[in-house]
Amino acid sequence: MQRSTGIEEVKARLASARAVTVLTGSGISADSGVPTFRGADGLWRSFRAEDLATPEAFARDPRLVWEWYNWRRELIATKSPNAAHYALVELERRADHFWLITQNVDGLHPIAGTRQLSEIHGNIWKVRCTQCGKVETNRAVPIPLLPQCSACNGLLRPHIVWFGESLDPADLDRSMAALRACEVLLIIGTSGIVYPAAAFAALAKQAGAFVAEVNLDSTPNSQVVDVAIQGRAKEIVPELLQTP
Ligand code: BV8
Ligand code: ZN
Repeated sequence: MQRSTGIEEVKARLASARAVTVLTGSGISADSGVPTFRGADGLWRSFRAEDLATPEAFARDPRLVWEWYNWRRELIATKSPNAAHYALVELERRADHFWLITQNVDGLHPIAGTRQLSEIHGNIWKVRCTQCGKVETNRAVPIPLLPQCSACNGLLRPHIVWFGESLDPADLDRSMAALRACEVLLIIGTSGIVYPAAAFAALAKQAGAFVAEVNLDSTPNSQVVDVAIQGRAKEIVPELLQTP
């Protein structure tokens, strides 16, 4: 992995590109203190994913699933965007066409100021009624367990896409369009394991984009991208925006 030339080439590509798409995963928020999913401090390590982030788990034990999300809401409520999030806000300002696809549910991109955004796995600060489908923002920390809908008293669930659930078709369509139209796809802090996001690098490559990855480690995406830069997002991403 040629780190130095990699950075210079990605810098030049970003400086000249009119259409830029970015895909982020939990690695971009790791530098804000939000635990990742599969890393050493990973969330899944202390919890069993199949017992929590699935519709079956919620049907079986909604209180347990809400306890987990309450724990994450309390944790995330104390975290702020880092230099990588803010560098992407600057990139959005510079590019003629910009779209950010995030797998993160922590809401740090909109707080940092990103506007052109798809939160394809949902947002931990949104709740959805299991009866009438109403979606609301709810920032209560903690949220009372087994929260009820303000409109119909139905049981609320996190407005988050669980394993085995389909993504919102509008989010998927918007993401596909941004992946097909971009000259540069920048992938930051994702292990490239979860589909459909894990297929986005190949999709953009097939559509003719220059694809770069920023990650501490190599990932399945590393075989697909043009340049894989090894490093911390909060250091590398701002550096990519420094004019040569
Ligand atoms: C779907 C919400 C159609 C929960 C999440 C069998 C049965 C059923 C489904 C499947 C199946 N096989 C495959 C599937 C599809 C499944 C899937 O992909 N499973 C995987 C595990 C194989 N996908 C789905 O179910 C999706 N839906 O496909 O619908 C369908 C429908 C029915 C049946 C089949 C298909 C839904 C996926 C969404 C799941 N929900 N989250 C919650 O968050 O509470 S996914 C979860 O993982 C998070 O959202 C997270 O965003 C996502 C991806 O993880 P990463 O963000 O990549 O985080 P990770 O920790 O893994 O990696 C962090 C990376 O950052 C690492 O590489 C690390 O090196 C790096 N890093 C760390 N620090 C830094 C850093 N990099 C830079 N700087 C740093 N400082
Ligand atoms: Zn309702």
